[in-house]
Amino acid sequence: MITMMSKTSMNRQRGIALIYVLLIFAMITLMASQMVTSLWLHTEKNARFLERIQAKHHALSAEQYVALLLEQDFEDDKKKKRQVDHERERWNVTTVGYPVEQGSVELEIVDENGRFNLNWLNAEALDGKRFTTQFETILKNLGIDTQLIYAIKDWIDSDQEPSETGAEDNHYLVLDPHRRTADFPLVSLSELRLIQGVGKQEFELLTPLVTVLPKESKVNVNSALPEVLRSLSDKITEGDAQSIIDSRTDEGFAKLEDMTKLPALKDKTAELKAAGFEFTSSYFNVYIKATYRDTVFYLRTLLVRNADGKVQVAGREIGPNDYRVTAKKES
Ligand SMILES: [Ca+2]
Ligand SMILES: [Ca+2]
Repeated sequence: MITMMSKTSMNRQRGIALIYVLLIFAMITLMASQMVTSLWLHTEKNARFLERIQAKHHALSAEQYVALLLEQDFEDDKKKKRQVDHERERWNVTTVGYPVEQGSVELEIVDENGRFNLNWLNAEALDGKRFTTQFETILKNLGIDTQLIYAIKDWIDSDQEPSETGAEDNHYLVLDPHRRTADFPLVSLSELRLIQGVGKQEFELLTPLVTVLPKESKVNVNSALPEVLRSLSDKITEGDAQSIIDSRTDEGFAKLEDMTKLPALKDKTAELKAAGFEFTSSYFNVYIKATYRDTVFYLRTLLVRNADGKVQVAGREIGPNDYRVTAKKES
């Protein structure tokens, strides 16, 4: 009897021991599985991180490539004693793609001095009235309500006084989402979407023609878009703008006399002089898409070339942007 009871007790103890062993195995398996998953995630994260760094460096090297092209252009112009920038010069690799180790780079250069600078709208000291009239012409030609001038002006100017039909904080704070005016020059075209009167349609019509630069920048008549040329003076007709575009040729204009030689413009010297344009460009946007293995890195860099021909980075924006638009070509 005693022997039978101790046998049953022993069997039960063996069963319990087996359950413990199985539980320990299950726990070890679970822990091992978690460690493997965590290690895999860690490795994957590091790999992606390193790929992104590599793609970013491909993008930065493309940026440097464009800066060197622009500096070289300045030196070439200096040798020729003819400082001029136009679309047929060597720097204007409008769209280019090239392979790099385990990836590729695509880039596009946009001469920003060919566009209307929205920050001029708050440039009273620089004859702001003239810029208001220019922008009014552009808006009218696009079929956009000209009241937008005042909304943009209020967004940029440092005060909180609404101008004409513009709007300041008290208007925007009750909107959804609540927001306040920047009271500062625009730094990105994407800001336009926050301004009263700029819907999807207005944004899409405007962005190919406008830019955001320091207000001291000037239009380069050699790269100005047709709509921008027409806005320079109410005396410049659509035909005159076309005549300027047709005559820019391979050399571009280097001085006012090159333009007033044109039959269409020979009686408009005073108007052209008053329009205050230049024959060179200082601001260039470079849109870069760099790929390394499966990782893509988007970069927009604003380059500025100073009076000595040296190029510096004036701003960078990382990530794909929805306002990347190709300037309209005149031919
Ligand atoms: Ca040049
Ligand atoms: Ca303001």
